[in-house]
Amino acid sequence: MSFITRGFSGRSRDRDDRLPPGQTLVPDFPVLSAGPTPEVDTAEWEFTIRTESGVHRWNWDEFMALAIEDVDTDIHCVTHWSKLGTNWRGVSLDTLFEHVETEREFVMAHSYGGYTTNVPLDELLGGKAWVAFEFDGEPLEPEHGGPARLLVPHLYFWKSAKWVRGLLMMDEDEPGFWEQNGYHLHGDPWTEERYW
Ligand SMILES: Nc1nc2c(c(=O)[nH]1)N[C@H]1C(S)=C(S)[C@@H](COP(=O)(O)O)O[C@H]1N2
Ligand SMILES: [Mo]
Repeated sequence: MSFITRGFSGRSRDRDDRLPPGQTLVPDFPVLSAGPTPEVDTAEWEFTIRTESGVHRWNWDEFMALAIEDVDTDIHCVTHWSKLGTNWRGVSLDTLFEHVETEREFVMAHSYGGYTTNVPLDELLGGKAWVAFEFDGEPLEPEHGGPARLLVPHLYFWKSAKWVRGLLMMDEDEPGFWEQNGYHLHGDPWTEERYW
């Protein structure tokens, strides 16, 4: 924890520009899970994208054969903690959607264990989102979403569904688990879209 000193301008001198309003840096990596950690074996793991025309599927080996990217990014939880410069490896959603044709503009991410969260497709494409399976050079720990989680770092971290199993394409935006419980439909940390 560090003190935030306000300068005469009302802006903090010490405050990192990468830190969105209302956020505090944490040294550790907190675990936030709405339920128990599901046990997901990569031998049975599968990732699907469901559109109006069908289902695209990848098993673990097929997934690992896709283009894998290194991602250095900041993450921001709605409960006010942030981490800067976290390091991940994963497959870009751009890569996954290369072979997916859909007119539907909204996504519901589904997880093993039943968690859901909604994101507009726009917010997942253009180098903004990944399915990540490594953190800091190690396989992603189960409590942090291993074997694989969604990583959508420009939105509050509840959008980064742990144990992700697939994406359902939708015609309209619909609230997922936390969104039904009062969290914002969109969740931009820079404009503090926390609750609605
Ligand atoms: N499946 C699943 N994904 C989830 C959650 C959850 O409860 N279940 N919690 C969300 C919330 S509120 C946050 S802040 C982050 C926390 O990720 P972490 O436990 O790796 O820090 O995961 C998000 N993804
Ligand atoms: Mo969160």
